[in-house]
Amino acid sequence: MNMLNNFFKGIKNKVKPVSSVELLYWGMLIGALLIKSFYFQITTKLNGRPFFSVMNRYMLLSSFGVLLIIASIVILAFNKKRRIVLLIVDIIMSLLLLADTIYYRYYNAAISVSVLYQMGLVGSVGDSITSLFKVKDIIFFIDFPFLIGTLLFMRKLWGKTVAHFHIYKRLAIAVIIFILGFSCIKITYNNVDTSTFPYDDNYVSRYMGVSYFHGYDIKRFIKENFLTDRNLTAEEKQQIENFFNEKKNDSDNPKYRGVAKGKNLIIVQVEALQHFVINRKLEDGREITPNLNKLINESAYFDNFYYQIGGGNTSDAEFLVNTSLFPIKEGSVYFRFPSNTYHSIGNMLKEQGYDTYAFHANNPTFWNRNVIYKSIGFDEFMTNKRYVLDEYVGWGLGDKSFYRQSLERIDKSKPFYGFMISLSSHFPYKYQYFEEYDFDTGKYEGTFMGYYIKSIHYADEALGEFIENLKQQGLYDNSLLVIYGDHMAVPRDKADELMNFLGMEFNEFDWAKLQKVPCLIHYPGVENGKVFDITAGQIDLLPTIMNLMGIDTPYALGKDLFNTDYGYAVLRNSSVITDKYIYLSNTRKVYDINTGKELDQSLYDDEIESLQQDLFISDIIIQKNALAKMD
Ligand code: GP9
Ligand code: MN
Repeated sequence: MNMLNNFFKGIKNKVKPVSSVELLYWGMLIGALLIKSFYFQITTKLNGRPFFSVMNRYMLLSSFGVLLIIASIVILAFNKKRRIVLLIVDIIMSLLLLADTIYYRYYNAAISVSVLYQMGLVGSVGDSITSLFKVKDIIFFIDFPFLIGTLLFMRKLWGKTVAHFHIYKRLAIAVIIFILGFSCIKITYNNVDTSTFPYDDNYVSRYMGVSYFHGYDIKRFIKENFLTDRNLTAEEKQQIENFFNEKKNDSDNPKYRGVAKGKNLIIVQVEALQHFVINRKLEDGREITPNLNKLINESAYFDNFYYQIGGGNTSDAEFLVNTSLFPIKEGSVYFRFPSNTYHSIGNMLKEQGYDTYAFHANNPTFWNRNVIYKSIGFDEFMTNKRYVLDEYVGWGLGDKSFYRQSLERIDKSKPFYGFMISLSSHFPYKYQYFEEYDFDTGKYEGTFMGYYIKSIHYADEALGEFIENLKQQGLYDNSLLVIYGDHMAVPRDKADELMNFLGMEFNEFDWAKLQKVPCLIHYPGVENGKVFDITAGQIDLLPTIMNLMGIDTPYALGKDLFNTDYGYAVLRNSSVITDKYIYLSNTRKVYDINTGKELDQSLYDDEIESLQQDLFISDIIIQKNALAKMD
């Protein structure tokens, strides 16, 4: 015992000042956390080999920056208890990284606050936690004995009276470390592709590290939930109630009511399927979309159907159709309000005992689908992780295989709702698969339009095979089938190519009228096709579909297209289109819908304003989560 005491005394005299041991402690702790963060990125395959690629180096730099910022806070806030607090920080961060790892292995995403909020998601992974834990994950605990040992060692050597720094000294150190940490993050931020961040949280984790992602996620959650006013006032509630009461269609006997009651519902949202390709032929007479053209002849076809998306592209189209609300003005509603209460198709059909499936062969985190699909009522979400990649087109799995495998997944013994989102015809269409694709586009070969035509021809062929498959399985006549496009195919900066293809001159009016997508509804018992030219939009599909299924929709912003003569579509940028005119919000001009002649705007002001009210009501509903608060 005496010998041991002498040993400690000896070291105590040699190791001076005490802060050098503390420095070692800090080094061990930060080093260990950095290794653990790196391990997370590699084991989840968010980042890969070579280990010290430019991308990985930046990711490490940013992770290091986050650790320095945390360190600066600890230094500033704690003195006597600094080392023990550090140990606690290490334990918490390690457990969080472990939880992220396990969660990621199952859901392909790090844990977010919204996920914790929707505890159901976390609950369901509970059973499989043990099977997701791997022995090598022990790395998350590896430094604990060393750190605790060092702490005990320091206590033994210097007791409690060790290295306390004056507040000024601590402040100075904290500021320096904070600036250093902040710079590491800033340098990374300036050198990685941040434009991908709005689409998928995994890009944030990949480029900036998962610790940074947690900060980013918490900041977003606080902003949406605490810094914005989410409190629904009594007046707003009344306003919403009045609005829907006025909207109500009082018809006792709506047309087509319940023709698809109890039937399966299959909705296919086709990527970048723009209206102009329908019934259009190439110069030699070949149709671009022969299968859709044929299907239109056996369905209700909406010829003036506008897309109404905002900044959330594909996801906004999904949202419009599934909730009959507008997407929000800024950003993506899928990311900003994933935990709201929604009166969606999925939720309504679940109440009727339906199984609900969403199918999309991309990463589940893209557009935050893995989180919001719970709220909009999809019990099963089949993602790229669960498809066999036996056909490769564009971004991944080809549509043909996608439809085939999706259909296999469905339990057909019960009524179901299957929502399918295709992917092969995604911008910029110039994929290797289409280089060799056997559909000659003549003078458009090798051009942007040529590639689009090829990819949409492929998407149409895949739909043709899908319809055949539905027929073979006896589902075609037994289901309500809805097919529509999500948004435009040709962006504004390629307008010349489209106008050239159509033999038109560019002008704002014609361009606005081109922003339509095809929409067809094949309901059980439909015999001959019928074209409906009423002006409509994606927001109208929910009430239209639900009427066919015999279900009431008290909170739909859209209209039942089979039971109204008043056609209009309000766009997210607050342009308004009716059966008579187009009001363009960017130029504030009104044009006759048929002739394009400019009209006297003042004559339409009242109607335009009243239609724009839909956007206002939708924004309140979403921002204040109003549907959770209605009686
Ligand atoms: C990604 C797919 C494409 O999952 O939905 O999205 P987009 O880029 O069209 O919004
Ligand atoms: Mn899309």
